[in-house]
Amino acid sequence: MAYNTLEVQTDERVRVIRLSRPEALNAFNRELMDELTDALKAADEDNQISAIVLTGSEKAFAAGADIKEMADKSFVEAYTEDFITANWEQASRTRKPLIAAVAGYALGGGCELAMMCDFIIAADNAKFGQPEITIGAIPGAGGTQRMAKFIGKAKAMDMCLTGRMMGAEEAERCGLVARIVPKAELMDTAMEAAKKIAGYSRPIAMMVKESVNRAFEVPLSEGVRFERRVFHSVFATQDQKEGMKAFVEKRQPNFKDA
Ligand code: CO8
Repeated sequence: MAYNTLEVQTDERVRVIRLSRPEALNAFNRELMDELTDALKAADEDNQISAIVLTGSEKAFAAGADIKEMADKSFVEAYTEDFITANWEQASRTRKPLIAAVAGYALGGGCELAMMCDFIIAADNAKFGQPEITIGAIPGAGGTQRMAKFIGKAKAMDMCLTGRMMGAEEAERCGLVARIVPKAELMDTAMEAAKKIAGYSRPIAMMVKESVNRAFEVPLSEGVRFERRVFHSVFATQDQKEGMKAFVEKRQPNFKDA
């Protein structure tokens, strides 16, 4: 499907979704949000795809919700149309591994979108922030919640209350991003990681993702119990048999996603 605000490509078993609304630094207007939801869903449902990379431009991953589009919204409109949540949670609902490759600004909803991904690889020019307070708003797509869980109360309060931006090094130091790379190497690094993941068994990678995400939803004892059940269930897959047999036979495994 052709999109107006996205560029979508497939490279081996990896779907690359690039936000492309350069005139507004990839700010999320209704069209972009609808298209992104559609593209993520399509990638998640496509049997040829095992991992997804979400990225923007060198200048901006995304500068947040489209301020011009939402400036005049009334409370009743926002409430009745369930503004944002109605079609905004697809990234966090995606079951296949989803990597954010972030260069430039990831602000407001842009930072929130990156945090909905499984991990963030940042270019050295990346800047993260929740500047909603500077325009008389608060984060509305999980920013106060995910940031507090991922980097702790002190940093989350600092970021959300001052509205300041955080550079890539600080973001890596506090655990918001997994790796920093030079800007020119961002996509190669993200694709290398995505292809590595896509080379493993798809159902097993999905189980890993589901289990790590569980850590953010339930107490430790429940999370460990959940992990144990999933661990037991890997023995019902052909890919576990193949993976362990290949190790014993000192050869590369040939996973069948089964
Ligand atoms: N919305 C609409 N247009 C934007 C946005 C935005 N968020 N950000 C940038 N633009 C537009 C600018 O208006 C400008 O357009 P024009 O040339 O027509 O005036 C163009 O993009 C380029 O921007 P700048 O000239 O400002 O570029 P600079 O390099 O000088 O500055 C900044 C870059 C620092 C990123 C600056 O543009 C900025 O501060 N942008 C706003 C950042 C912001 O406040 N984001 C938070 C928005 S609120 C939000 O995200 C709420 C989250 C709720 C959930 C979201 C789910 C959708």
